[in-house]
Amino acid sequence: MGENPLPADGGRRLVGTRRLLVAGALGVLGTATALAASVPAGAAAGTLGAAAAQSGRYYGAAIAAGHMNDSTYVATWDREFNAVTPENEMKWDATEPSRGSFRFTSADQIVSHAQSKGMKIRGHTLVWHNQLPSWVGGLSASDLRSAMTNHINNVMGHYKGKIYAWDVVNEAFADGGAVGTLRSSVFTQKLGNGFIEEAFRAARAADPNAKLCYNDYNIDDANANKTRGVYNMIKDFKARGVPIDCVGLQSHLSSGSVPSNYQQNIAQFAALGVDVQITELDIGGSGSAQADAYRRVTQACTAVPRCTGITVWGITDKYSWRSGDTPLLFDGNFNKKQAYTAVLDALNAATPNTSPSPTTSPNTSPSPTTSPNTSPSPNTSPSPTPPVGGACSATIETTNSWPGGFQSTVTVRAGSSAVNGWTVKWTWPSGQSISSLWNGTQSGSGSSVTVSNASYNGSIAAGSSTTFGFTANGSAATPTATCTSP
Ligand code: 9MR
Repeated sequence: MGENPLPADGGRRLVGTRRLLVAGALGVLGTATALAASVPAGAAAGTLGAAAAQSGRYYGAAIAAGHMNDSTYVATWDREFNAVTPENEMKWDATEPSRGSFRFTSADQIVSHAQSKGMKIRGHTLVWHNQLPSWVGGLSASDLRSAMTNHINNVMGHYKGKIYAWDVVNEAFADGGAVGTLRSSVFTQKLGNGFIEEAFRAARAADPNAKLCYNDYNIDDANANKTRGVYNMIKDFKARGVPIDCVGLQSHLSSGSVPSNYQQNIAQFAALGVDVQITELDIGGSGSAQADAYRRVTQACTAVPRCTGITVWGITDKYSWRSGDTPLLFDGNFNKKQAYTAVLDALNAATPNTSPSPTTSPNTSPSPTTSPNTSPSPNTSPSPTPPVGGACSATIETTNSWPGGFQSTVTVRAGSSAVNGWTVKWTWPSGQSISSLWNGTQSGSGSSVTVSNASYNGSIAAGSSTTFGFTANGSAATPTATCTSP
């Protein structure tokens, strides 16, 4: 991992060449056709999104639902960007403020706007020690494990099919210490370091078509301890078939702090077989120093085929989380800054990405026996629907399976009267055993399973339903389940 700085003027030469070609085409009408033929189709696009799209990439911005009543903000977003990351709206405190009760109103506002404009959507973020509602801190280890899986299932489930990439785990590595040191958090303290792997496995099962990213800051320098820790983790995940598709380099930088080996860093992650996305870019500074830094970051991404897109952490300096550093591409009045032009030129100068990564998430490494299968849901049918009219009924459905294991969702439905407390029972046909259960309380052991409601989902209105879920060892099975209510 030795240094391999960008050639000092490598990118500028490219941009300069393109400018000459375009100027020539405009200035000498007689030869315009011949010259235009040497400029790739769509070159010199006028917006960031269109310019990035020429090389098969996206250019996104973090958007806050709270600013969507600012028409200039939305107009700039719509005009310039073809991707979005909700800045705070998909975080745990926003989506599950109390246990088992999910709210998506603000995030939905951003998602539906983005969808109406055909933008890519990055999901941010599922498991993070910050912006975590206080109830999570008080859980026992087994409750936290269930709550984490349940959170992933519900949030990813709500947006299933709509998200290009999810930041599954955010900022899990420590800033100091030996290579590979994780930050101490409720997750490491109660679940151990394996929580990252558990989260990624759950995420793959919840939305098999979303790319799954690990996202962090201060992993921009190829040789930093923190970078090496993340690199080693991804290498290990790939070797063992733990599902992971991308790494997010947040890249909160300042003009003087873009590492000289930034491009090499992107390339070394890509070489592990994951996409690289620059996920939260902002660069403090102003004028030409800031523009140069933005140019270098842009060129570093476009030089690596598996660097699939860039997201800036906001549109205007006015609303930036570090507003005092004026780190974005538009000033407080939405005027384009010098940095904007540098980025646009660098995107326009990119050579078409001849080996873009596929839009879905193939598992490029051999699939070990323990890894969840990314292929479509198995063709096991749900257990027969019991007669309606009793106090409650339960139906087991297989939602994912892999060699040696499977995941199921159990729907518990109230009959013609409301139910206050429920117990579901079934018998495994061939030695299956539950390994993890959420939204319910298991009792008993062996082939007879009994699951009762959790403290928060015992009441079901007449004709309504709730669900619980589990992962299990053995081959997928959907035995008939009975439901009783006291
Ligand atoms: O930009 C976000 C800001 O509005 C929030 O107050 C802050 C709270 O933690 O989170 C900011 O976004 C962070 C992102 O989610 C993760 N990486 C660091 C970002 C900047 O703090």
